[in-house]
Amino acid sequence: MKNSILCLVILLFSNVVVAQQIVTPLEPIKIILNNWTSQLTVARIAGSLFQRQGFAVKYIRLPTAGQWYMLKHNRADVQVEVWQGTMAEKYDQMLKANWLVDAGTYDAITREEWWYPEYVEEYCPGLPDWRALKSCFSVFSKPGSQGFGVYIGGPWEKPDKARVRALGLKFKITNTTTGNQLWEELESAIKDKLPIVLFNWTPNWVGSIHKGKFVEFPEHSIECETNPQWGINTSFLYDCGNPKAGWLKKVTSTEFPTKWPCPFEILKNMNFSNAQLEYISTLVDVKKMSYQQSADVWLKENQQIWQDWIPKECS
Ligand code: TMO
Repeated sequence: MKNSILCLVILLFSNVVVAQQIVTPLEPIKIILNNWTSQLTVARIAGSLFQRQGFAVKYIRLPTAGQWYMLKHNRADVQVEVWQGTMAEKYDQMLKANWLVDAGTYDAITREEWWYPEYVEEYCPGLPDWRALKSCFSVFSKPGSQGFGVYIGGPWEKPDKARVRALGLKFKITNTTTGNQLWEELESAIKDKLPIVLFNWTPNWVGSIHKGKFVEFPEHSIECETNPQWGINTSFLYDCGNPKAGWLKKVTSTEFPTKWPCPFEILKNMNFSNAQLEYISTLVDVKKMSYQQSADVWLKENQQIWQDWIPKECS
């Protein structure tokens, strides 16, 4: 008798556990943290929304180059910002192979490109047309660059070397190891009004503080990246700029939608405009809040917006 009651209790208990796992896995949702402000803040916004619905969340730091492998093997679940200008190639490969799931495109229109503060046009008349760089490269030279101009790229994979070669520019590429180092370089050049050309993107905080422009390279096209004959250099790829009106997407591991259906719906509904992404970036990079504080401020000020992202059947 005692034994059968025990059995019943165990049976009931294990059923409860099984049922609970289907509704809310105890395992945390693994959200990727990259290394620029809007991504780091939007990751916290998504994480906070999942947590409010009772899901556990774990953040994992990954450079963009390392995230694909982790997504493919379901060792990371959610990446909230995939930018066309820096990540389209990997994204396309992964999607074609069914190694990730597209969770939708934001309203925000993005651009990632060589950029300079407006006063630099005095050193290099003809900008933003890239051909101006052919004659005034030397104003961007630095000790050790052997008279070549120096372009400061960020810690993201970009075909800048290939582009410089294809367009015949006398530039050397240096890459910072963090996004913040880009802003340190920018601030120190601006302080003394020195020439600088560096990687920048929109939306972020820069546009709200500093006037400046993107360099206008030959218009981007897929052909430019795949067919050497395309464009002004008929032997080399990348004789063009980055997309001017790029997309911004959310992606997940293939396991995520079935394992966490409600969070997947929330993620699909989550949407931001350029102005919203600029706002949360400015809270961090200008107002010096933490990423979580910025996320909390946005969530507090925009309840009506995010409540609509949560499907009825999830609450
Ligand atoms: C991926 N990023 C927005 C830094 O260009």
